[in-house]
Amino acid sequence: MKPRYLYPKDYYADPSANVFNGKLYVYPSHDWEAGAAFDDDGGHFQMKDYHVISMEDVENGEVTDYGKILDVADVKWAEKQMWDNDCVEKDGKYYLIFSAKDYNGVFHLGVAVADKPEGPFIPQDQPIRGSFSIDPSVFKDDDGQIYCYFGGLWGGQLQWYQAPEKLVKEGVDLGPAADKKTQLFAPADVPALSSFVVKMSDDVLQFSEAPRSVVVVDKDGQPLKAGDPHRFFEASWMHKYNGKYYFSYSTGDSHMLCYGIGDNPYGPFTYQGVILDPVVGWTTHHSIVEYKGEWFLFYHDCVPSNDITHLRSLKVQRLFYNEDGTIQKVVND
Ligand code: FUB
Repeated sequence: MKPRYLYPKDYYADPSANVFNGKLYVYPSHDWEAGAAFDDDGGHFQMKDYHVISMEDVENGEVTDYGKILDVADVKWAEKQMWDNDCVEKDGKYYLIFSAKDYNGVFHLGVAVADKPEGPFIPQDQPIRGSFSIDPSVFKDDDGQIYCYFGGLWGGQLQWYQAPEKLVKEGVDLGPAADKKTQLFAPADVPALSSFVVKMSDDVLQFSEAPRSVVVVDKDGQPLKAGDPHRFFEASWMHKYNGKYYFSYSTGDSHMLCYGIGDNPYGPFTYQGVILDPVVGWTTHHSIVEYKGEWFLFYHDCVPSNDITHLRSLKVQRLFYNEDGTIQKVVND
C-alpha cells in the first residue's frame, strides 16, 4: 500500500486509532492556524477542540468525520491547548482521555464520557487527580485492566515532575541546570527522562495508583541515556503482539518513532529500533493497531501544509513484523 492521507479536508495530528464495534476510529488533535507565535514550548499549537473520524476500509474506504466531540469551552478546568487524546471503552461507555492547559498554564489530563465512540463526550469538572503533562494513551489489556501512558518533554512539562529529583538521586550534579525548565540540558550520559504509566480506576475517571516510570533499556538492561537520539520524548503508545508489550514513542528533537518490547505493561521495555524515520514537520506522533487481520501505523506529517509545523495531516501505512516479532521500518513514500 502507498501511505494514505486520511482526511485532506482538515488538519488533524497525533492519531490514536482504536477499533470499536467493528469500525476503526481515529481520535486526533485538531490543528488550526491560531496565529500564535512559535516557541520551544509549542505555543503555536493552540488547538481548541477534538473531532473523531472513522472508517471500515483503511486503505481505500470512505472516512467519516463526526464533527466536534469536545470543545475546550465546555471543560471547566481547561483554558487552552487541547493536545493529544485517546479513547477507551469499558462496559459500553467510552472514555476520552485528553491533555490541556489549566488557567495557570499547567498541563493536566482530563476525562470526558460518552455512550458512543463518536460522542458527544461530557467532560468531568476537574482534571484527573494527580495528573500532569501531555499525550495520554489508554491501553486495555486482555484481562480488562486499563492503563494510561503519558508524558512529553519541553512544552509538555514532563521534566517538571521527575527531574531534577531523579537525576540528583542518581548522583548527578546539575549545577545551574537544576532549574526546572533548564535541567533538560543535563549531561548526555545520565539516564533519559521517562514516560509514565498508571492503572486507571474501575470507573476510568481517576488514577488508581501512583504513576510509574516507563524505562526503555538497551540490550544490556541499561536505561537509554539522555544523549541517545533514540530515547523517549513524547507520544507514548502501547500495543500487544503475540503476548508481548510494545511501547512506542516519538524521540521529539531527533524526530523518529522508536519502540521497545517488554513482558508486562509496566516494562522495562528493551529498545528494538526505529519504526519511522523523520517526517516533514517538527513533530512525529503515531498509533499502531490491528484491524481486520492487518496492522497499521497511523501518523502525521506536514507535506500538505508545505511544512507549517502546526498544520499537520493524518496518514496511514501498513506495518509488518519480522518472524522474531520485531517491527519492520515503515516506508513513508
Ligand atoms: O499536538 C501537540 C503536540 O505535538 C503533541 O502533544 C505532541 O505529541 C506533538 O505531536
